[in-house]
Amino acid sequence: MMDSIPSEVPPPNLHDLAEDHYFSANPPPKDLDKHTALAREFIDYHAAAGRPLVLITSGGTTVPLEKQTVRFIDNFSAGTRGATSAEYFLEAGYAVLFLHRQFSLLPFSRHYSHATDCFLDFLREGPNGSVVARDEDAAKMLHVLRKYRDARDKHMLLVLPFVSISDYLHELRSIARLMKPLGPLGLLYLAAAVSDFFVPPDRMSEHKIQSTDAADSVDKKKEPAKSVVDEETFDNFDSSPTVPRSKSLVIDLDPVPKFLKNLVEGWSPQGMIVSFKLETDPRILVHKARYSLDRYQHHLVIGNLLSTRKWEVVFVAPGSPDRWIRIPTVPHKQSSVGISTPADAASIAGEVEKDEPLDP
Ligand code: 9Z3
Repeated sequence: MMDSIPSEVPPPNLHDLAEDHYFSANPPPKDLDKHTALAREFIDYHAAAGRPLVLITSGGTTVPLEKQTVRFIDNFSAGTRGATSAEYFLEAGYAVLFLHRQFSLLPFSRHYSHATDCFLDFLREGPNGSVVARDEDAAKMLHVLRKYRDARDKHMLLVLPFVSISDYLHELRSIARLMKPLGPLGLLYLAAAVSDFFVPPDRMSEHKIQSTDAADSVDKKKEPAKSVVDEETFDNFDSSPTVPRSKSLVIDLDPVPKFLKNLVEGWSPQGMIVSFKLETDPRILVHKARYSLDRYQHHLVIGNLLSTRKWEVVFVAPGSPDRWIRIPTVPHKQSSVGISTPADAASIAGEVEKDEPLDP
């Protein structure tokens, strides 16, 4: 006999089922509870002050190939867009929760963190064994330092790291849920480059994937490695034919469930949600951005192409024509649909030629 389902309990939808399955199958990052506590304290503090708060995601997510991870697939992103945008949001009075890929660019320190902008190049020896900024760099360094200290001292910036795609999704879900009390004062600005594919844990090797069967004899369940080796076979890294030639590696990846729907409808239903769409083929960028907006029903998709992302982006919003924003000082390859001010463009595009934000 079948139990009758009470009519007031809606049946779980596919997005909820996918969410439950993904988050129970993929373990959370070890610091999730600590990060959630920090985020809660930060969000509650700013919510009580009635201050707008933005969660910026930044940097690329990794896809581990092994549980004890030696190898992983990565997504392109230096974190420039996120780190630069964070500075502009702070300038505009937002508190910034910066969820970023560990070791990617950070607001303020990004000015001095690249190999081409190594902080040591901006310093010189001062009197009595001290270290000071070089005269020609001091004014800018002081400006950046003051902004950084101001943000830190006023508790306006909280920086939390992630590494893998599952770390990212666990962190995003926890933080987005905490943002509910902010209502429309909460903005989610999703600039992180998020993997579309991953290796599910039940198919993931515990240990480093072996490239030869040299270790097979150690594993009693397997046949001992063959000791007779074809004269022509060589290990990849060793020209002596002591071990059989390397195995090829075939990786079978599953699609990462699309959680933007869950974010919009469940995790942060009142928040303002801005996502980025990255493509390499100009013919599909706007179509994909519009498709994402129609599908997830959020507030804005900012489209960008890998090759031109520093100079131009396209805003795709509900009920509005597509709006291109281009930084006018950079020579154009295509004609503009609409050029706004450099300040507008820099605050969205994240950077110009030398990773310098234009002054508003
Ligand atoms: C972006 O498109 C960012 O603008 C970049 C910034 C990653 C290109 P950089 O950090 O680069 O300044 O070097 N981010 C979003 C990419 C993404 O994964 N979007 C998802 C998608 O396209 C949707 S949330 O499906």
